[in-house]
Amino acid sequence: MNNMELFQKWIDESENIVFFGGAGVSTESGIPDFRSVDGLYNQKYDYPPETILSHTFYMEKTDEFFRFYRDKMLELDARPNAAHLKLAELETAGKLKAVVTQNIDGLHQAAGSKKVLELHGSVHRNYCLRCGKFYDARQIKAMEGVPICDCGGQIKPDVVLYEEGLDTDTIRESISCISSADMLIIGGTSLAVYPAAGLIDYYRGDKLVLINKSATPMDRRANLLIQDSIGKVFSQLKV
Ligand code: CNA
Repeated sequence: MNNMELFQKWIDESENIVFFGGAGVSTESGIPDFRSVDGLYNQKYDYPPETILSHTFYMEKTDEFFRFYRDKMLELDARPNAAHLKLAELETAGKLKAVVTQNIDGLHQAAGSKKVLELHGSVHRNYCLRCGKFYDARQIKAMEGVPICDCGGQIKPDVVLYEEGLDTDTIRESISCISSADMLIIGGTSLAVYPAAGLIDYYRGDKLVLINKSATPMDRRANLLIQDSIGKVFSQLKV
């Protein structure tokens, strides 16, 4: 049995699948990740993305933060690819229980997924630090400089910046889903960003599938390792 046949067999046999993903899930939708050769780390900026997307940078160089955020994080024309769409289909079929994602692009919801646990928030929600009013991504894209609310307060993306903590309810729910899953599919993530990457330790089953283009620190723990494009892999799957 080849890798794809085994993947299909495990999907067919499972009824409580959880997907854990990262930026690599959206590269085939045209959104660059951080660590690939054409990822944001290898594009030239005055500062590395992790510095720009940190709480300190947001506080101290807010103008520069929003220049990068508008330019690189608000990819509003991106559409879901075969991986997002197939995961939504698996949920509709009653086989997939949750998508746990490090992504902030909203593409799983755009594909129709209902249960999406966003560990790092979403660019589609931005809120006023003074009055709490919400603004969507298009509104932020249309504003210039540091976005300011009608009330005069500063608007902040509902995105977990480096140095900031993750939402405890989202973490708790992710742990609960992962620890009760009969199959865990991990895809498009370098598994280098903590605490998110540590969540996969809660999986207790023996159907851990890891789909990633490049090697990760968890490769040896996978029961099935597929080193390929995630959109290509999911497009071959029958639900
Ligand atoms: P990462 O560290 O950039 O790693 C991405 C991984 O995906 C790499 O190992 C690549 O080899 C792999 N990869 C890239 N394209 C594909 C593909 N088509 N098929 C299979 N594998 C592929 O990204 P992580 O998500 O692991 O890092 C965590 C950060 C990146 C999170 O905090 C995200 O919020 C952040 N991020 C998110 C987005 C987004 O929302 N789309 C974009 C860029 C960065």
